Amino acid sequence: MHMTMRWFGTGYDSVTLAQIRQVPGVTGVITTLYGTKPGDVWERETIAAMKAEVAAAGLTLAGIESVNVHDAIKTGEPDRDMYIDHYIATLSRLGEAGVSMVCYNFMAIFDWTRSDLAKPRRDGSTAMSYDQRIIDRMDPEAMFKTMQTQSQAYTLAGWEPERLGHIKKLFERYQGIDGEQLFANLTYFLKAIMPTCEQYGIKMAMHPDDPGWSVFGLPRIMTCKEQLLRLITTVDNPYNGVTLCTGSLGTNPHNDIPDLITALKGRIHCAHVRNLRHNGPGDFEECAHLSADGSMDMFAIMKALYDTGFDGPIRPDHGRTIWRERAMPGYGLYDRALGVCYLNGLWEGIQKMSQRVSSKT
Ligand code: DNO
Repeated sequence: MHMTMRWFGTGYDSVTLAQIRQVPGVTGVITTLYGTKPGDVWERETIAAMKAEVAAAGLTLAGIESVNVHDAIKTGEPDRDMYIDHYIATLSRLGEAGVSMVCYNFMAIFDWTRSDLAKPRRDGSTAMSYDQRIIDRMDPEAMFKTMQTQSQAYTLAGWEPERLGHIKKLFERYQGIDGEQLFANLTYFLKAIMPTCEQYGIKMAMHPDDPGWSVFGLPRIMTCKEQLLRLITTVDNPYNGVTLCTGSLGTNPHNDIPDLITALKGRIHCAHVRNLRHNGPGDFEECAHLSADGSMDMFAIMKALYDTGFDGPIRPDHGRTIWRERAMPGYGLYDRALGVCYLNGLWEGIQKMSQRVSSKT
């Protein structure tokens, strides 16, 4: 595995590449062109500048998160072919620049969703949380506004302000699109982009839905083992894979993540590893990466990645806001750096124990 951190780009992130470079064991970043909109064709020069900036800091560009998919592709509207052509053009330019992993999602309207971006925790930190009872009392517009007012003035990935103005129209566009239709539109998209992925060696890494159930009645098609297996078998191409996001899949306590990792062996192209704590059905909060702080067994997750030979980029995910850091919710430096150290510690332990066992046999 290659340990990385997500970085949103100069001007968008409170964290600098120079800081990331000093986190032990981090070799690269996963970044994006935050200023682009879904459907745009990315400029060659901008891609080259992004790559050069990362390289100048002594880091590698381990992948892009995300190249967002235009709603016309998700809903299967007549202009989807044009947007697919744009997506292919962006992929080709990224491929020419040597990018080998692209994370994306196929969520209807909302990317990840939380009811509170700064819930106070007993240790004095704050963390993002989700309570279905709160969401049930909100309409989509109110939720958009909550996300924006709590964002510490940063633009949150997937919550770009221009989407707020179109929220009603967006809901109209998704009327009549059920899970089967959304999946059919995904299949159409993947079949169209796979030749380009093969040509440039770009691994597509589908991000699971977060949370892993329907919000505001919208379809969700990437929430569990069956759905992820359906994704990789329907378009059975090694470049069609998954982002193993423990925080998203872990929102549903019935998802057995180590088992899922084993089932997806060879098709996990990127890993987001973090913990969360379940407070009750549909009610969870993010926490420190440490197993003891949440509901997940982080050792078992790292062990499953190790045992299945995972060799892609991995990153800590949302952290708590600690030590009075002023940063984008979930994406401060401090708690994610602690997450890196913890995950690296687990990995070293697992690796050395496994090597000892195999040298004795
Ligand atoms: C939130 C992230 C998501 C993720 C996208 C991938 O923090 O996990 O925004 O990057 O869904 O396309």
